[in-house]
Amino acid sequence: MTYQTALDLLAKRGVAVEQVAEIVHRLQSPYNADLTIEECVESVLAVLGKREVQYTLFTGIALDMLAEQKLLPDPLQSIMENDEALYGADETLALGIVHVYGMIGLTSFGYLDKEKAGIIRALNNNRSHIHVFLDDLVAGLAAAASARIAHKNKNARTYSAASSEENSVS
Ligand SMILES: [Ca+2]
Repeated sequence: MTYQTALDLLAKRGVAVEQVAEIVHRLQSPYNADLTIEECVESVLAVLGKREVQYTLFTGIALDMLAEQKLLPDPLQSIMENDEALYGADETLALGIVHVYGMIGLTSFGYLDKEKAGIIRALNNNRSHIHVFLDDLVAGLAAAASARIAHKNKNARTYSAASSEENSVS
């Protein structure tokens, strides 16, 4: 089952669902004081249940792993090794996950891209592995799971204009 494969693959690459859920909690708790970590875990798992999300994860993680094994053709191999700033396919791919729950996830994704909260920072700073795609995929997962909670919560306030300005997608 591809759902279990996606979970196993994330675990193999050092990402626990609970770590993604912690980011979701951080994103949504200002708007939803009663939100529990368990609800955030449930939301991350629901996003991971989508086949299109699973396929996106497989694609990005495969490229990370092939780059670690030095199996990509140049110049892609060296671009991935250097995590070149101008390379944007990692963010573009992850946006496919964000959009599963509509535009509301976009602000969170932009914020996470800048702040690199929790596990995203750890992946980004890990020098023994290549995580060019994985950090963005995790941010995309967290943003989508957060948007899913916001959609379900009728009392949820939307992000203020001020915060969306400072968190604009880079
Ligand atoms: Ca990246």
